[in-house]
Amino acid sequence: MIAAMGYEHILLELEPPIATLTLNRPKVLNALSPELIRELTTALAELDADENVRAVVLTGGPKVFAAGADIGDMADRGAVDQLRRDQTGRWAPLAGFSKPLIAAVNGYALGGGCEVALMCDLILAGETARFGQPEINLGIIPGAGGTQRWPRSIGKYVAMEVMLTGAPVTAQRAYELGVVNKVVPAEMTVGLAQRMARQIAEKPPLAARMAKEAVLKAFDSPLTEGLASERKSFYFLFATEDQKEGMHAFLEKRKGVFKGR
Ligand code: DAK
Repeated sequence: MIAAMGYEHILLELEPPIATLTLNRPKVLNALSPELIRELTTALAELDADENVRAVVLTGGPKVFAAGADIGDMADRGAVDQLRRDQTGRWAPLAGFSKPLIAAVNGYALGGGCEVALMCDLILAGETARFGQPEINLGIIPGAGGTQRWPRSIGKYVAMEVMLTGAPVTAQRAYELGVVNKVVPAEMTVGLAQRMARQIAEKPPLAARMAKEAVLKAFDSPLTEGLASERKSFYFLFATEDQKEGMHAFLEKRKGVFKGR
């Protein structure tokens, strides 16, 4: 059963155990206005709290993912104004989303739009997808994690190229660089991302959460700290009903049914 909930700048389709969020300002190529960001992060916080939702797809629709922050909104702002608005903090419900989050990207994912995709856990790209950080053309640099997440994902040199030339990379190149999981025909991107979300939603949700946390930990901690944290999560999972169910289901040759308990 699909429930569609009304926001002005995004669409939310709730289809437990998955949900799909669609950025919805097509006239300005889904430019990320403060209102859109507010709606998106509010919806994400609600989905994070909803026990019936186990994985989420984030897309911009068939032609464009998002062409970045709203340039019209930023053009005449000052530094202190930007600091006070704390847009980085506002992305916390996305960067800190505890459930698997899959970006389904068609067309442009530029600037803040690309950074939104990079904050997701998996990226499915339609053949038309273009990923880039063109901020340099506007006299700024990425401000929502681009300068950090690109090099952590692909290393220094191509990241420098992306930041310094502002030229977008194609879906195929992004795949070769390892920032994209799969390149698929554009009309299939969202459907395949939803299928992947459903597959993941069948897994024990606490194990999925711990796996996500552990992989993200690898990005910002030394190896010994990451390994210690992984081990603690591993032990913790032995306190869950899902671990008992998963192992007994295997031994009894049946499919496990997981409750997130
Ligand atoms: N903002 C506002 N409007 C935009 C837009 C944007 N980012 N991108 C496109 N549009 C609007 C265009 O102005 C145009 O509007 P109308 O003229 O029809 O009224 C409409 O969308 C269609 O765009 P085009 O006519 O340009 O379409 P084309 O197919 O010819 O070109 C394009 C598509 C994506 C190549 C082009 O639109 C483009 O270059 N767009 C700008 C891309 C860009 O520079 N993106 C980076 C923005 S800066 C922060 C953290 C992060 C950020 C900011 C703050 N804090 C922590 C505070 C992020 C910054 C950015 O993302």
